[in-house]
Amino acid sequence: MLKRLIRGIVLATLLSTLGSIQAQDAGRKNVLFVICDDLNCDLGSYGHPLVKSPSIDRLAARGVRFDKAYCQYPVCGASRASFMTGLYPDQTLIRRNAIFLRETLPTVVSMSQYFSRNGYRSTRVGKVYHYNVPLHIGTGGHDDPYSWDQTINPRGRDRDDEPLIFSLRPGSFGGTLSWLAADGDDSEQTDAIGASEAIRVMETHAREKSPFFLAVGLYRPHTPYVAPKKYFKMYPREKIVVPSVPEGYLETLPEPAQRSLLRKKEQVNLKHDLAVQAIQAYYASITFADAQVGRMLDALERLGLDKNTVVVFTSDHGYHMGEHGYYQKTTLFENATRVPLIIAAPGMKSGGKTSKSFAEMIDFYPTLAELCGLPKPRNLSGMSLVPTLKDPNVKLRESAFTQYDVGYSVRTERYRYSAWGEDGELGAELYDRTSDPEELVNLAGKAAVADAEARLKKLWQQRVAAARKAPPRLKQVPRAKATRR
Ligand SMILES: [Ca+2]
Repeated sequence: MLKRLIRGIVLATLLSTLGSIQAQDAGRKNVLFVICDDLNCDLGSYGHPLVKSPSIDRLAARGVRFDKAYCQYPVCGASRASFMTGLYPDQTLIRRNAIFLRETLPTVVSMSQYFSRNGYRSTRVGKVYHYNVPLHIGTGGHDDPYSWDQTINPRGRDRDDEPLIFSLRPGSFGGTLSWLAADGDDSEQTDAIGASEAIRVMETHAREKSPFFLAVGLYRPHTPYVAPKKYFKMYPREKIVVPSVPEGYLETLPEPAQRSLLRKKEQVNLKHDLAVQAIQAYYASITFADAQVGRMLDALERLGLDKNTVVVFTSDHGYHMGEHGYYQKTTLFENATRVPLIIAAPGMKSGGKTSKSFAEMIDFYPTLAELCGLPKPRNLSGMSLVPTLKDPNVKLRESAFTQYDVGYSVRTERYRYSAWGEDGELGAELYDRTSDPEELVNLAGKAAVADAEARLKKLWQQRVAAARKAPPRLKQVPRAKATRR
């Protein structure tokens, strides 16, 4: 009996030592997770003819770029709560801004919290959960303290310069088009201060040789589009193209889709010269943010951390810059739902390639856990993208799923199908992207696409049902129905 007990103890000790050695070895990879706010795919590496993004392009040259990555909800707070938990918005129950994660999911283990529990130091710099921009810059916003071991809230002169900012709605900067070609240099701006803080965190970890999960949330190119003057000069106004829509376009859409395009009255039928200025300022803000990404990538290399750090670059959702006659986010079109996504992992052989797979932002959590050798997190709705990082020809999903307001949208290789209401009773949209990549010709209800529409409707129903399924063993506290924001 005693012998058996001793043997058991020896075996258990051996196993646990072995387990912890494995965890240490496998868990040596760090994570640098960089997320821009309100950035669409207007980037050099995504084929944009004007926008300069040399740093993000540099990361794309050594990582895998996703051409078909989609957010789950084109609103800051909802998207961020979703990817930080690996759950769909109908599972987090956060479908608008200004909700703290624990209000609806008091016991959830977020992505960074999971890394922290597995021996990492998790740090947030800037905006990762929802912040009211620019009002909350310099505070924690709607942060989740359980997600981090350390937090840093940068604040720069962009906040002090607010009286100088031009806005379509004077005095309002975050929710409407607003911009400023700022005096001074990069180092005075919030995002440059944030990047410097992130570099300081990397230096500490390099010195201590301790593993980190470092999430850096840049505020640009969110409104107000504030960047030093030199970035505005990179985009001469005569080169800027303002998208246009066909006459009578709005009437081809179901009422909730029309409503999504008419949310911001002062931005409807925006005057051409204001549109040009807004687009110039948006591009300037992207290139300014890109420069801060470059500084962090430089530091990673200087410190030798690029050899053992997984780098993710993305945005919280897409963005319209005049497409569909609309500006900003909160639609179910490609512009608002598609996000840039680059993942660079040490030792990957597929660097510089483009994944053929759809990816959803809820996939970040399981992907990073697997890349860093952490135990597989349970009960997430996302899937690991590692197979397509190893071989970019691997397709892991046949569609991508996004919801907004009372609508849900599925994007397949060929089509986008969006339907509004519990079962599409408020109207549907079907776009054949092979002939209509701008999604301007709604084919829903047309006899010529009846078969495709029936198939898409079925897929839509399946995806909606799956995204609404209550996550197992997780307490959900429902809130009042999402308001239209
Ligand atoms: Ca955002």
